[in-house]
Amino acid sequence: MKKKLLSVVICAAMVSTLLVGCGGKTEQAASNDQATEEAKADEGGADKGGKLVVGFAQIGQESGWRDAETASIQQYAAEHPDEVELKFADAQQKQENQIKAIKSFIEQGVDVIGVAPVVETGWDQVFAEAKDAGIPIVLVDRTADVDEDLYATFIGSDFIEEGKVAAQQMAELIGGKGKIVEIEGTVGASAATDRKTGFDEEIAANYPDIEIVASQTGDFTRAQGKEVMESFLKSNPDIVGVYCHNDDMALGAIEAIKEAGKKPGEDIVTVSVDGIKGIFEAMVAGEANCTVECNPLLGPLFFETAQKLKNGEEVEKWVKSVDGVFTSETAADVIDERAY
Ligand code: GYE
Repeated sequence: MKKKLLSVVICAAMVSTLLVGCGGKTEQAASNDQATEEAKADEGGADKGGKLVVGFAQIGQESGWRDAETASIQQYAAEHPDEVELKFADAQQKQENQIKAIKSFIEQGVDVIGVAPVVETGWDQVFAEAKDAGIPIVLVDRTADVDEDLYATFIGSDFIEEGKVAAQQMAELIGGKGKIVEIEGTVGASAATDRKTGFDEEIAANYPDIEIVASQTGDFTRAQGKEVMESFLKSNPDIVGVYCHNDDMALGAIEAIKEAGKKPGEDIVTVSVDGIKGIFEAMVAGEANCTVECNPLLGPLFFETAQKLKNGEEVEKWVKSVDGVFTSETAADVIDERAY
């Protein structure tokens, strides 16, 4: 910890006197960087002109939410070309690709690495490598199951709370009783595990007449949400509600409900998480009932946090997003203001 602080101070000094950015490395490594600065600049590598250089290891393009987050990060970088440089990698849903991207960011000597961990486990080794290189890791939108000293901060929502609020909304919609089904997000992802825990525990604790008769993953995609709902409808024709860990899966479930000859939003109510435009449209059309918001517009906060870390400033261990709840009753009033 001390060593890291010292190297951050050295870097801060170097940035102001030599206009050389660096990632909190040792003094020796920093002076090596200075020697190779020109070469790196030619290659379009890190450490150019004192800019904040960040690498971002994105999960993929599984949902409208994820696309909105990617756009927010890329837009911030495009609007601040003199201050930040973004190295962006799309892992196409694979943890091994995210690990490869992080290793490459370390090699390029970026100042800060952002990662949205596709699953919670399996990060210890690569995060330790970043730590050894003096590069802070910022967890963006999903958490990782690692020691607290292996990452600088988590920027994102409280998924357990989202699940809990979703359960309360579901209970209200179905009058506190009936059989419901749950479509989960990616297996092993914090956003899925915690949204399930929050929902299931709230139902078990406060709504004895609500029964979750089936729960299965739809991997956060619309196509799989539809598929899972089709099979749920066959084995459980008497369900009155579906809870989905994201809106995309709810949109898929709505298609399945219609194809089964039932009315989504009436015969079977929906509660999901995210707040994307598509679910607002479905709520306005009366086919979806409620979404618990989860803000994906994390670009500005991510870069501000990365800059603080580069400066050696303190950041909170969890920078929590503030999210709302929207229902079909209020959807029409706010749909035009939705930014994603
Ligand atoms: O809710 C879902 C996405 O990690 C919070 O990932 C994020 C989740 C989001 O695929 O739609």
